[in-house]
Amino acid sequence: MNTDILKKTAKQIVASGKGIIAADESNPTCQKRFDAVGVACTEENRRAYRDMLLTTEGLEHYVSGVILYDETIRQRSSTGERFPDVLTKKGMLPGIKVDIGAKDLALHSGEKVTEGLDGLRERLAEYKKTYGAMFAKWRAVITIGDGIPTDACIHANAHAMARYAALCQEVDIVPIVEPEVLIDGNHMIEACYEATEKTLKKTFEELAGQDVILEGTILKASMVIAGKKAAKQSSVEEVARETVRCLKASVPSDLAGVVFLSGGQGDEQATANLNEMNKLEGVPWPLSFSYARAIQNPALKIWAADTKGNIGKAQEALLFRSKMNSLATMGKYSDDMEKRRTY
Ligand code: 5MM
Repeated sequence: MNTDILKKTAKQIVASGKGIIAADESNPTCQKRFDAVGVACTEENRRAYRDMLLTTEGLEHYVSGVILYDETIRQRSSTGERFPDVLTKKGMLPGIKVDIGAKDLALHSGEKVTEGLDGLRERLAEYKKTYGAMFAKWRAVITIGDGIPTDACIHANAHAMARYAALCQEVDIVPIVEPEVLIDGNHMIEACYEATEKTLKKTFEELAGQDVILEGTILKASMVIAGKKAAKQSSVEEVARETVRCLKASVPSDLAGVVFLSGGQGDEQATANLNEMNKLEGVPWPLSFSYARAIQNPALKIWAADTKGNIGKAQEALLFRSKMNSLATMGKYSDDMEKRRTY
């Protein structure tokens, strides 16, 4: 393990004004996204879609890296270049999702545990050596409901994430640990705060237990927010205040940075919430984005309407949302700016 490389890569991921595009949809998730816009989820369509995203000119001004899926890291752009090389050439870091998904947790109805530790050392070696992966991602899923999340679920997921993170650092790959507290349900923001704090505290306890270097680790966090179906929805100010309060209560200050997932929030809502957090003072980590839906959605819709003719327009939409989120990492976004979009 080379801690200098880990620290340098982690710093690069959360460099000023930059964030991550999560384009690591597994094939079943991609199927859902493509179904919603009427595109067949074939291998070639997935390649063409990712080609559109990754070859967007100027993306590197706002995006430090892209999380790829196993199929994508092995595919090539329309000009014949391997996707990870397309990113590296433009100064963006190739990342890779290495978990194999959230499976039902035994004896715990309604809860999941993420799998993928078996053979992970060998897979990481290949991603690094053959494809130049600089960082990885593992997502755990925590559900809020009647009597859940249980301590057993939080513990099982936190332990797996810590073992994953240690395996990554062994080969100088920066681990992004993503304990996602789902936004689904009608819970109040207080319930989300409680579940998130418990999950984060356990996650960092387990990371410490496996001797993971926090300066070479990134947290991908969900925001503290009321459930999607809650009677009272959270304001931008509330989300920012409660999320930062929760992070401060549970995340060590030597962590390299925090990037957020959007979790089903609207595109502009996710940008506004991030922006508000970055207006707050005294936050010890860079706060940035690692959105999938909230950054890709407009581009996906435009591309789907004409997958050959709309490539330029779709890229314009991706670039615009990337720029808005980049401004949000510096607290410089305002919803007025949305009027300037051309898509
Ligand atoms: C892109 O979706 C990622 C992969 O999910 P599956 O393994 O279920 O296909 C997901 O981990 C994503 O990176 C994060 O959840 C962030 O995505 P959103 O859309 O919540 O910003």
